[in-house]
Amino acid sequence: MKKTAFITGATSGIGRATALLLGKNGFRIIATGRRQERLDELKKELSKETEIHTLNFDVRDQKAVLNAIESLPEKWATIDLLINNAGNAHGLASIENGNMEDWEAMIDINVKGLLYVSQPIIQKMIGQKAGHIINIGSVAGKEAYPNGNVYCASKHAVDALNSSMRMDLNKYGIKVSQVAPGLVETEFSLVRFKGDEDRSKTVYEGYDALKAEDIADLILFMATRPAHVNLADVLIFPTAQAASTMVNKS
Ligand code: NDP
Ligand code: 8X3
Repeated sequence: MKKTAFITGATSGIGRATALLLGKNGFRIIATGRRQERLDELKKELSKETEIHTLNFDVRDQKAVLNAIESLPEKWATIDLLINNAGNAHGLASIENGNMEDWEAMIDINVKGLLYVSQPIIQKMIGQKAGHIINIGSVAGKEAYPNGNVYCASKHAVDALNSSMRMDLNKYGIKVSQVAPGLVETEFSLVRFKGDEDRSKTVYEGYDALKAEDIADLILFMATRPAHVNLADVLIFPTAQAASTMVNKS
């Protein structure tokens, strides 16, 4: 029987690539996000490969998150794999100039949203006596960088939650893992720079950035290890990157 993966932020970038790859490799997919047309497109594309159910909610809205999870039909009630991927950076500014709305968005989405989604699914996994959670952290959760302040703090929170969740859920046999990517070319910078395409392109110029599909590959590998193996925390960089602020550009 196919395992079911619940993926937040499946409308673009890493989440979408992961939904497609897992869907082609033996998983049924619950795909979530806010952009309905993207969810519809993904459903159309993936339906040829596997069963897919979509849920539209904003991870910041705890009631909406709970309602969406409770709305799952019986045949989607068991969730084997949760991929906590929804998230973004909003802005890149020195702390004295930071925009409060951007700060709230990053804390509400990257940290509180992850918690809102995780708890009801963890309760299901405890009932099932099995489950696997893969949290998408970042190199920004391992080392801070100038102007990254609140985004880095939000990803450091994911890093801490990943470790603590793994300890808390150890007694239930639930695996908890983190993928911490460096630079991946997605809509990430477009969101960070509020739709400024020229500025967002420069982030990925002069070297080969990771692609969303590279992260999806890693997630598939982690999700398909034998029951006794947990890749607990994996930092993944493009070859040109050695640290948050060190990229060998041509
Ligand atoms: P994208 O911008 O391409 O994707 C972000 C996804 O998150 C979208 O599907 C978006 O869906 C969803 N999302 C954002 N805000 C919300 C919200 N409030 N409620 C529900 N869903 C939301 O970026 P990436 O694929 O790059 O990012 C995915 C994850 O990877 C993030 O956690 C990011 O921090 C992390 N990451 C990215 C790196 C990179 O260099 N790209 C490196 C390290 C980590 P929608 O807008 O439809 O709601
Ligand atoms: C995304 C990578 O370096 O832009 O988390 O923070 S970075």
